[in-house]
Amino acid sequence: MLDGRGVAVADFDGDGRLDLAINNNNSRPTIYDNRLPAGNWLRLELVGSESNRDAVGAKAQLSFRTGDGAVRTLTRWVEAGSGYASQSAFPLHFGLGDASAVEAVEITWPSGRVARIEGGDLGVNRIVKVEEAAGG
Ligand SMILES: [Ca+2]
Repeated sequence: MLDGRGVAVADFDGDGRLDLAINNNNSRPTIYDNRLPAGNWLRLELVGSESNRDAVGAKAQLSFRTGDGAVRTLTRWVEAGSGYASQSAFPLHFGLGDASAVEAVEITWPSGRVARIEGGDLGVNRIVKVEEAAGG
């Protein structure tokens, strides 16, 4: 019997579906490879300069248009120490469902700088690296 102590979320195999790693006390970790059907997605990898390099504390708001034409906004924060004995991946994952395009992303860096990226530059089902120093 395993004694789980911490959970971390990351896309270990890079297929766009978030997987789980559970740290077990006095035993090997358990990895859960997510094989459920997935919709479209976008992942933001933020790199701070004026702010800390891992961009901990940064907020990203992504908006996209749903199938019925409504605009939906999702918000994610880069967190550190969010779980006991574990650390989830820093990149921010946004599930988009059937949406095939992003309207825009607004990033608020810990330094206070706010950057807006129009969706046409982003695409979907990919990782986008955004550097604070580059004006992102
Ligand atoms: Ca995965």
